[in-house]
Amino acid sequence: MKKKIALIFGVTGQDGAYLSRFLLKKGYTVHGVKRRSSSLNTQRIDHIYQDPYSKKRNFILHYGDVTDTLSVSTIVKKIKPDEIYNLAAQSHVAVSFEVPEYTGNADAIGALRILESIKFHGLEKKTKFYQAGTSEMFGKVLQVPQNELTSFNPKSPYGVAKVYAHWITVNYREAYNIFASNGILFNHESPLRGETFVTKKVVKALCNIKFGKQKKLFVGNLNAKRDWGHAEDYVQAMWKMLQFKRPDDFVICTGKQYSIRDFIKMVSKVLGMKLRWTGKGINEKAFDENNRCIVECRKKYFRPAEVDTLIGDASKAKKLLKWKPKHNIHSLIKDMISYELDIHKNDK
Ligand code: NAP
Ligand code: F7E
Repeated sequence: MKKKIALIFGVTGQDGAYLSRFLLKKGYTVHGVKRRSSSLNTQRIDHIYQDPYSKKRNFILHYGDVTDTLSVSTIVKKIKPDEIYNLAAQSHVAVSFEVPEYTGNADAIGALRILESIKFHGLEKKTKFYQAGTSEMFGKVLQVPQNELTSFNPKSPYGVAKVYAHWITVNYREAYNIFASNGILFNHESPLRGETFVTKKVVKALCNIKFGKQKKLFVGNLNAKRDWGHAEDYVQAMWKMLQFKRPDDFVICTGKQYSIRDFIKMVSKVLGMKLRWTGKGINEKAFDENNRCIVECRKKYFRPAEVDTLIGDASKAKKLLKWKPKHNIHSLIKDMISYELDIHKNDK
């Protein structure tokens, strides 16, 4: 059987790394698009990098950028992939308030550029397209839990840009018959999560504090609630969407939510750290057994508009795609902590 070819925009990110590994295991040839950067941005995929002169090479990287139409079009034309996964995005919600125009260009028009390249090069019947949609599109939620029929109500430039990407994907599916599917993925984390997202920040900081390498963790809104899953489970859902008999949109989530405070409590418990909480709002603090203040709030980590609560319903994906996540919040936390502890061990 002919090897399938996948093209991943955003291959250097958390999901790009997990998806590459997943597709390589399935026997795909994987092409990935990385951006030129002044410091290394391939750490998450370095372990699968292959000698460019090897004839057996099945993981190939290309320079490109979803804000650059010509590079997107040239790569799509050259590879003519069976499947494209658009994971490329300025993915940080707080940062999107600081760089709203760039976020719109990359996250909204980036998706359009890829879809238009599929159409322009006559690949409508060959190339399937996955768009990395997000629960941030639900924003200030209009229904609990959120599913595929819940109206969007985004509250950040990031959420607004992703709503455009969602609808342009639906539009190219309907207008040009492209197999184009939207995943509406709730927060998913892993040891490879970017260090400024709250789960990784908390796990890393509490491990550092335990080993005396950091004094305090500064956070923002402790009351926000999220539905956190594991990236390893979620990339499998992306692939399943493109193997389904028709293009469609699917919510991927765990159906359970926890506050940031709950998350800190769960991580500290696994690390054997007893916390005592005092105060309210911006004055809320947590102290350790030795009465040292180790968690404090800072205004700078609050957002101009917050998404207070997200909790999804993945019944459709479970029924139609037979998607079955392996992880829960506890195995996710264990995985993230054990990765950090290994780093501390190696440091010794
Ligand atoms: P991530 O770790 O931030 O990775 C984003 C990827 O996009 C990186 O490879 C990044 O490259 C690349 N990228 C950024 N701007 C680009 C541009 N202009 N051109 C080409 N590539 C660009 O994000 P993630 O957590 O893996 O998420 C993957 C996708 O799913 C994103 O679209 C995100 O918005 C979406 N999503 C994520 C979650 C979640 O909870 N993780 C939930 C729902 C949806 P560099 O490495 O060079 O920065
Ligand atoms: O924030 C609160 C913050 O940045 C989660 C992206 O992958 O998931 C992610 O977006 C919550 C928010 O993720 C800190 O206010 C408190 O309520 O980890 P986060 P996010 O904004 O939910 C969605 C689904 C995506 O699509 C995005 O790409 O935690 N929070 N204190 C904090 N957040 C951060 N980052 N840092 C803090 O110190």
